[in-house]
Amino acid sequence: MSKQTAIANFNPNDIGSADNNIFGLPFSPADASLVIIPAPWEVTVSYSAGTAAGPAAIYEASYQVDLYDSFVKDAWKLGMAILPENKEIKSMSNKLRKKAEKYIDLYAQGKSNAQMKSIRKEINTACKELNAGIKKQAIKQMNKGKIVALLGGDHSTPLGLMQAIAEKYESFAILQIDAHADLRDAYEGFEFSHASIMFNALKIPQVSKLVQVGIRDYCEDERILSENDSRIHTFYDSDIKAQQYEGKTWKEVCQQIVTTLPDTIYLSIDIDGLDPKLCPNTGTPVPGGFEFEQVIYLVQQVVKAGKKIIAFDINEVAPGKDEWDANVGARLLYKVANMCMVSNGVKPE
Ligand SMILES: [Mn+2]
Repeated sequence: MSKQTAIANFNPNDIGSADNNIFGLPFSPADASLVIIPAPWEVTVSYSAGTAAGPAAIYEASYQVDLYDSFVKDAWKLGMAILPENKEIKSMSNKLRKKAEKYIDLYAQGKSNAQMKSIRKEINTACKELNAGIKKQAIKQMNKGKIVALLGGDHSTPLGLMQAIAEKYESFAILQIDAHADLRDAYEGFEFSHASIMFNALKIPQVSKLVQVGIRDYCEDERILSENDSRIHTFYDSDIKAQQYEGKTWKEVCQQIVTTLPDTIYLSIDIDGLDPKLCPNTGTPVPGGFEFEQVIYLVQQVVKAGKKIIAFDINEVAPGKDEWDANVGARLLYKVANMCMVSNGVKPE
């Protein structure tokens, strides 16, 4: 079925059909404009697990999201779809997660032995393979003319997508919304840890800039790195809040952020950038952060300024016992995906 036929046969006011793709939309990855790669992976999660179940839980919750988007006219017609979950990724994640837990336990006790070294090596190799696999999958979709997004998983998962984007774009900035700086040079011995994603991203030569927003949990080394690397611009949560307490509006703060950005952007959203009431089950929740609407407004301002969001990821959503985290994640995914497509000139037809 073509995108046009899918649109003609679909009623967006009906409740979502479970026979369809994510959000009940009638598009397959083949006829969608934007393709989402699910990455059910959480090997290096250090505090509380569950984010590997994020993509499936968001998919499930997506059926209750209303397709009307006040910012994007006829948003549902833009055409998005998610690829099926790779079962191997999930089972590998489960297997290695158990080993990582054992390792982290020993690591926290200050131990260092041959068994730990072998686990570390196995995990670093598996993470490298995951990144290579996602990179390959993303390039395959990009070669078909698709915009690609990634749904984690922990925050280590989008590195392959960033690397794929770097093959197509000579230069781009990463806009990161996150509670954590994620600038650690390996964390707990893991080279591709969720806490190292931006450290690793900065090794990609095409990444000209890293703009971090909402950061409120970081170590001294990360602060120093941010101050010393001219590519990094960090909007700490405490500075943003102080500006607001002193009378600056969110619009003004967003303008400051937008001004630091070039025209081509990769958007990386860690759900823990939001206030933890919106993501209580995420791996490493931190007090503070943003309202849902603040993040949507920021992305709107980026798009209104004429910036192009060439790809994006949403990660660290862990469903927990109720469906709340996934509900928030699904709504965020829908709106961000729509804005991303609009910024790429995708039309609702
Ligand atoms: Mn993060």
